[in-house]
Amino acid sequence: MPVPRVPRRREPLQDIAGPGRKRVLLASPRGYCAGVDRAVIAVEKALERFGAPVYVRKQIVHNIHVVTELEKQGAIFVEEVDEVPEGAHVVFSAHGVSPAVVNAASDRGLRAIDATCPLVTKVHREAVRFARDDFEILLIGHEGHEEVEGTAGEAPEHVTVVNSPDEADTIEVRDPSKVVWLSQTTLSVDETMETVRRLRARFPQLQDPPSDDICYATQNRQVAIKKVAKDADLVIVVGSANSSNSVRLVEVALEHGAKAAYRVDYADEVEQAWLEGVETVGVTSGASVPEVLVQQVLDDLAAAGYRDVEQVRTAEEDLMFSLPKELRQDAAGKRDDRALGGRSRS
Ligand code: 0CM
Ligand code: SF4
Repeated sequence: MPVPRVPRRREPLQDIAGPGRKRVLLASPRGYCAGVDRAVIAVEKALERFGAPVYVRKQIVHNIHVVTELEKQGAIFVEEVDEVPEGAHVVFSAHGVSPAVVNAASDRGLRAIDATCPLVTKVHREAVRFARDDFEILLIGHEGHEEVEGTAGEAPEHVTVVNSPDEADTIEVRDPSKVVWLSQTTLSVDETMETVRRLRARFPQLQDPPSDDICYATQNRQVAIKKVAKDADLVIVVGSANSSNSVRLVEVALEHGAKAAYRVDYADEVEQAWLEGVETVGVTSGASVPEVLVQQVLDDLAAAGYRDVEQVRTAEEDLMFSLPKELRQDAAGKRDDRALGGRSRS
């Protein structure tokens, strides 16, 4: 899978803001969630257990650095299961897969390891249940995102994707008395609520999901960046361009008072010009981002005079998931049910 390259700053950041208070507000929680940690460890364990290469359908999580590091260890990222040699191991990414993909892998005799985040699987189950009860499912999410393809694929004839609040004004349904909304796990909470408000204005009997589909990690990172953004001249979000939750953090920061906000994959993409006249820099990272990348941004900011770092903590996270079931037995046949946490890893 090709890794996009971006132009990089050649010189280290300079201390240009002059005297005055320079500080960093570091949002917390940020970075790895429990589902990402589990998915990355699943690939590492599969490599350890079965040896390289291990195939992964799509990016295991939407982060260039993570993908590049796993490639170095022997993972091969493919777009579809028909690129995987028959009989080989294939890991399904954290974003989930449709039953059609599961069947294609099985028809090919692949040994699948399902690293779908359990919180994505929960939404799949909701889709199956509402489809069985003959509901029309309005799936709020971004068309083309892997998670949306996977969830919609559980009941394609029952699902309509709603991409934005504006689409809520024009979407048509068969029977307005039997409609439910579900969502992608990594959306903006505020924008999703606006979409729901506009859907409900048109379909008053619209049912809510049984529990929040936008996951705890997405919500917590948005709450933290809102608190940081109101005091920030500049917000830097570490995360990849195809990471929905990371991109949402930039938007949320701008909506909540940040004077400017940018997303970077790596510290050397931070531009000197962004720091002009800036006293307070907010920093955060998406749920698929290893902490080492944030640390590099902090190191570069320190070199530019932003050495005073204050954590802004709005929640504690301790959710953990156990490994995918296909990896729970060690080579000697012993079960490994240890739970994994949302640790920050390099
Ligand atoms: O869904 P998104 O694009 O935000 O994915 P990600 O890999 O950046 O983050 C973790 C997840 C999931 C599902
Ligand atoms: Fe799971 Fe949420 Fe992390 Fe996605 S962002 S992997 S849904 S915990």
